[in-house]
Amino acid sequence: MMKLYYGPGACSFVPHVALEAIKAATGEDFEAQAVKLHKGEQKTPEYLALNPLGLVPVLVVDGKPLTQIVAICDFLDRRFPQVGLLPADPWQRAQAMSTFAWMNNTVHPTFTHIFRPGNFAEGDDAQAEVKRKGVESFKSHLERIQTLAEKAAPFLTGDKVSVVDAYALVFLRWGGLGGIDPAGLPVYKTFVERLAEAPPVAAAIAREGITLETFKK
Ligand SMILES: N[C@@H](CCC(=O)N[C@@H](CS)C(=O)NCC(=O)O)C(=O)O
Repeated sequence: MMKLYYGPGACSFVPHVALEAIKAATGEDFEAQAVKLHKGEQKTPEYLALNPLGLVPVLVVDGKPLTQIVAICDFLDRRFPQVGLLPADPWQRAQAMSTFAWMNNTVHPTFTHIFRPGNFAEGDDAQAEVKRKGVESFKSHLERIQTLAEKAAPFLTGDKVSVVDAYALVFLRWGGLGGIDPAGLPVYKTFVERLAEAPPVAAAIAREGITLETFKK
């Protein structure tokens, strides 16, 4: 059985939704192992043996670890093409991958500037500036995702819940944690609320014990 190592509310939510969608469509079950990131469980020798980078997610398949969201989701889509984790048509799939890659290589690291400014600068003032600039950039990325949500039909890459949708949900939650009020992104917010009701998404939310309401005034 495949096994996912995930951190509640972390980016590992994306393959988590994918695995729930696979389970619903094919009956293929998976094991889910929570990793408490705030307790540093991702830096234990056992975990580093799975992923030397000390990050979630890791998907263990036939006893072998696979890391990186894009690689994990590409594998799951190719292994279970009937689920529609990404569009089947080559051009549509490449377009979805283009958005997915941007989310993983640009939007996601921007949030790291907000959440872990100490990775980028020494001293309180410098870190506050890294964070301020990070919030500004992250907000502009969320606005771009909102323009995608305006065209959702009904999901971001078509008629099935895809891994791109799951990432979009993660980012709106993170924005709230970073002080970005989702009320300022009404189309995106409504989209995510609707998405959260889709059975595979609802199942992953329930297992992770997370809520969409992360913004505090
Ligand atoms: N590019 C990596 C990013 C993974 C990543 O940044 N994971 C974060 C959670 S969203 C993590 O494990 N952070 C723990 C830490 O920094 O110690 C991927 O796609 O898997």
